[in-house]
Amino acid sequence: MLTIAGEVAHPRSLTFADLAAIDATYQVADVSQLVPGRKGDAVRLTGILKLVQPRSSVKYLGLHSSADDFHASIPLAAVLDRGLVIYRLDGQPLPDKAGGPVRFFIPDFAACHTQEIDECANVKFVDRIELTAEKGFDNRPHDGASHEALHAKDAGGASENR
Ligand SMILES: Nc1nc2c(c(=O)[nH]1)N[C@H]1C(S)=C(S)[C@@H](COP(=O)(O)O)O[C@H]1N2
Ligand SMILES: [Mo]
Repeated sequence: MLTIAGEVAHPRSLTFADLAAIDATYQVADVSQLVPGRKGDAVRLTGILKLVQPRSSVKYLGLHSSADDFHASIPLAAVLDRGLVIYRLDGQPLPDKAGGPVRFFIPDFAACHTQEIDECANVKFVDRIELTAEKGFDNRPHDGASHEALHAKDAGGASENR
């Protein structure tokens, strides 16, 4: 279940079926076409925002994972046209090891902690998206040491020194 809340006219909680039912014009089948090496089907962020109707005061997009207490709050305008929500793989909910059931993804992210929109903002296990006027809670690592410590926790150490 993905909850969309904050400064929106119609807060919603979306199930897998709700995401799949979003208009076809917003669906992106097979993100590997856009991002080599990434799998799954996505819906564009704009398709989700259309459902909830953000207020004109909204400036920030909060991406929240309560599963591992990881949070990012990024300027909405910078990702509005390209942000993706990956939610399906082979017809099933995106598996946990791919960051599912819901993972935010910016196709052309910047290197980790180089700018506000970076790879670290590709939040996995997203269960809440919050639209806010001011920057919200964000605990992304902001230097090399804290970032390495975070990746060291990743199972198998698959993501090395980023
Ligand atoms: N929920 C959650 N999302 C997360 C993280 C995390 O620790 N927890 N790490 C972030 C960081 S720092 C990076 S660089 C990318 C790595 O994504 P990948 O493992 O798919 O390569 O995921 C981001 N999303
Ligand atoms: Mo990162």
